Amino acid sequence: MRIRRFTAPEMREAIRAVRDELGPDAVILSNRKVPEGVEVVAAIDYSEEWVEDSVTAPALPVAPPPVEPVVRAPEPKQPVPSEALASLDAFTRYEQAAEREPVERRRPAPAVARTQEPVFSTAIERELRSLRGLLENQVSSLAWGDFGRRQPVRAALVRRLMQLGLTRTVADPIAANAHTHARRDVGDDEALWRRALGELSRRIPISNDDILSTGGVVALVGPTGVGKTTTIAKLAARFRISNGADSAALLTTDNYRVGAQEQLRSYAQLLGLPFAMCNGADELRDAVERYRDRRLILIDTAGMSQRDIRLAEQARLIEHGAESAHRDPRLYLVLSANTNYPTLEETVEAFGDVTLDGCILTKIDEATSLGGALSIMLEHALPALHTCDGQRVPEDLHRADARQLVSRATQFSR
Ligand SMILES: Nc1nc2c(ncn2[C@@H]2O[C@H](COP(=O)(O)OP(=O)(O)OP(=O)(O)O)[C@@H](O)[C@H]2O)c(=O)[nH]1
Ligand SMILES: [Mg+2]
Repeated sequence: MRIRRFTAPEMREAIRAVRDELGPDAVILSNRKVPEGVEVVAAIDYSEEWVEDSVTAPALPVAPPPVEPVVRAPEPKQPVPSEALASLDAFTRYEQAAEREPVERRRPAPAVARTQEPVFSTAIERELRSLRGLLENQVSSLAWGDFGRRQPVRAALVRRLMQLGLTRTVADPIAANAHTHARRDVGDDEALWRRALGELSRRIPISNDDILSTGGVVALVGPTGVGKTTTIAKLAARFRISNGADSAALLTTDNYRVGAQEQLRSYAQLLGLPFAMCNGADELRDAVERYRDRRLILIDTAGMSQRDIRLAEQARLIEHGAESAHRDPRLYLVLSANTNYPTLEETVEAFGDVTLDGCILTKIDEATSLGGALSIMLEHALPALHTCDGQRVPEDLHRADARQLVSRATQFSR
């Protein structure tokens, strides 16, 4: 495909130049006003399929685009060029129509020009993006190959850590550290591997908070279905068993689904604990004040997609409500271990400026890898408070333990 840019004082002259230069099969890709008049970008040997492919599929076309030119008739009465890809034929008709119209109306409306350019530029942008991806892949595999040649033992360690599902960002420094401190293990791959796992376990952040002995105002936040309500029930049951029925209260800000409130209300009834539904920060403040004599106030929240801004809004509402009752709430993000790394990453990002005190890792029993969750905790310095490995209330709740997490992670990868 040949692409040429033409500038002329008037559209008609620009079109003529396109036809003289590229012939009648040329297609106009875009046009716009410039200080010199109009600028037209035209192409020959152009295939619409190529652009459509590149708009829908990010992958680079393997073969060069087909040379079949595309001729598209314009919509009747539509100012030309009215579509992203107008044929020169169309322009000829436009030219004839234009001669019957006042000069002002002949100029392509800016809105039309705006609708044209993005389609073309989107196609080009996608092409550039995929080229960049390809290049980055090449460069990184070259770099990886080089790394593997220069430091084969360390590279093997990185690869093995990544097989646990850990990201390269997390695996690299662990391998580097294990490698430098393990000169005497060289030649003994298993000793080196144990050293790397020890290093991983030392790095996993674990929360010092112990809400089951200290109590306080504690909220669980997180996407839908990760186990917030079940974990609240587990925590409440444990606390109730150790401290009695007057020790805790259950609140929820989940006013979106009746079923969700009923779930927590049933747990509260079973445990003989008070329950309150809080609509907004003021009601939350009132409830926190009402139950100020309870050592533990657990707050459940509505699960939302990590892309829903209300997810983080609820966390802010709790901060605001509890603080206005002069209590300092602790917010724990509930993460399901069976969620993949990009989704976990998106979830943590969704909380942006909200201060998270740590996380609770649920559904370890259903996970096929712990690497994604461990990477998130390490990359975001998000300490784990508890882990959950089943639906039973309250049995399947445990204090987070770095060595157990590592041991579990390696079991999955076998
Ligand atoms: N296997 C397993 N299932 C769990 C675990 N924790 C919770 N569940 C189950 O996951 C499902 C969803 O749990 P919920 O506690 O309702 O999750 P939630 O985060 O409150 O959900 P929403 O309120 O809809 O956002 C239920 O069937 C729970 O029994 C766990 O650790 N392991
Ligand atoms: Mg719930």
